[in-house]
Amino acid sequence: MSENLSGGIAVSQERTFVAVKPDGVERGYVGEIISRFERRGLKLVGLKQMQVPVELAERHYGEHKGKPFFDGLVKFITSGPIVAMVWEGKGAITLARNVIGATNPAQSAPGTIRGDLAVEIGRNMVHGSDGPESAAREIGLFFKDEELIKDWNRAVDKWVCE
Ligand code: D4T
Repeated sequence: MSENLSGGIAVSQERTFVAVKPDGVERGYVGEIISRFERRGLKLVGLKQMQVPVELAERHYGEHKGKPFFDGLVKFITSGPIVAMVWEGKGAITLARNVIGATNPAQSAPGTIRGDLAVEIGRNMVHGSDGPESAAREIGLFFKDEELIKDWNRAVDKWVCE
């Protein structure tokens, strides 16, 4: 991934895994959620609607195995289709987390997806990778390499980043 310098702070081109969870799909917010990442300037390089198998859900949420909410979390994420995405851009991982808002919607800032659209933690609409290792791991879990767009430079990119 290339490095760019902006205001003296190095910010990497990154990819992050984002998913509209079953509550977001059921409530008809797929378009609204996608448009928030588009408007922010991120580039969509992978997209598919899918039913998550239990085994994949357990691997995705492996760090939470043994916690009291784990079984409910797996049941919820496998309860209906999700929309899995990969977004690319400068500082994409943190940027996407900021667009999404705090994990518990009761504490999410207004203007974030969760702060505008969600009420409680077990129905928080969207997932976003929380760091470079989890982003790489999650993209690998949900997408084959050939499902992702490579080397795509948009004409608009020069108006998004210096
Ligand atoms: P995800 O992974 O869904 O983007 O959420 P976060 O990255 O923001 O938060 P997380 O990994 O700590 O939690 C994963 C997932 O579990 C649900 N959850 C979490 C829950 O139902 N009850 C809880 O007490 C916690 C901590 C919500 C998100």
